[in-house]
Amino acid sequence: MKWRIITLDEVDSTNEYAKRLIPNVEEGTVVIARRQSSGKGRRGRTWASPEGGLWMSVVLKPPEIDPRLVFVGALAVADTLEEFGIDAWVKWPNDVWVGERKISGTLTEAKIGFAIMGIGLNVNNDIPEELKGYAVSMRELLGEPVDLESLTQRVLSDLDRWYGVFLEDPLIVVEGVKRKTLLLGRTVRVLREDGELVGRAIDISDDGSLLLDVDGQTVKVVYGDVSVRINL
Ligand code: BT5
Repeated sequence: MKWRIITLDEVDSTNEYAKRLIPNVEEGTVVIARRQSSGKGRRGRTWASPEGGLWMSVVLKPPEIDPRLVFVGALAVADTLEEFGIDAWVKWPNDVWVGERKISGTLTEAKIGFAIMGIGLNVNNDIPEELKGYAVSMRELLGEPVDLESLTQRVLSDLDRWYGVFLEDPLIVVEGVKRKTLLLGRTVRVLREDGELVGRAIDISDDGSLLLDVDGQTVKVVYGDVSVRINL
């Protein structure tokens, strides 16, 4: 992929900015902002985006909108972190964690055949007071700041590789998530709009759903607005 990077000082949300470019935008356009004033998580949640982090959105045009695409961003970030000596794991469906703290979240949105993949990664930024204990940054883990420019290039190259894998065979992406997650075999609590579900995570199915064993019954949790809670 030939990435074309647009760098902004401040924006509401790089995902919103990228969506405003559609349809007059080419695949491979990347929007990066130093700060976001209204960084978004899923379902209207807020994503804290102070200066020093990596806040970016990548415009893709996959042949079809496939929910398994959301894993591509998380796998790329997990690989990049590993290259920096940080042992990270993917929390289905869209987060990257280090131990019991969240370091990265992705938000993939679809708009008329385009997919906007937003990636937020705490790099050198401070963690806001209200997220202390829940979130962590690379700087905190490594004990020194990271060169944001080269880190961004690494994430983009890992993303390029995982997107290529996805285009060739999305099942390999699902395999990647299975390898990189700590959920399987553990008891998890899934929070859905219609309530809560507690069970043992047994597998991730070929279509990317999380399979839970709930009192001996297999329950399929499809990607959507689910939050998974786990005690490591
Ligand atoms: C996500 O949502 O994890 C998706 C985050 C995507 C952010 C990127 S940044 C570039 C692009 N532009 C955007 O506007 N968004 C994308 P969700 O699974 O809903 O998690 C949101 C929750 O994570 C919040 O409710 C907080 O608890 C927590 N959180 C917020 N900011 C955080 C941060 N900087 N680091 C770790 N956790 C955070």
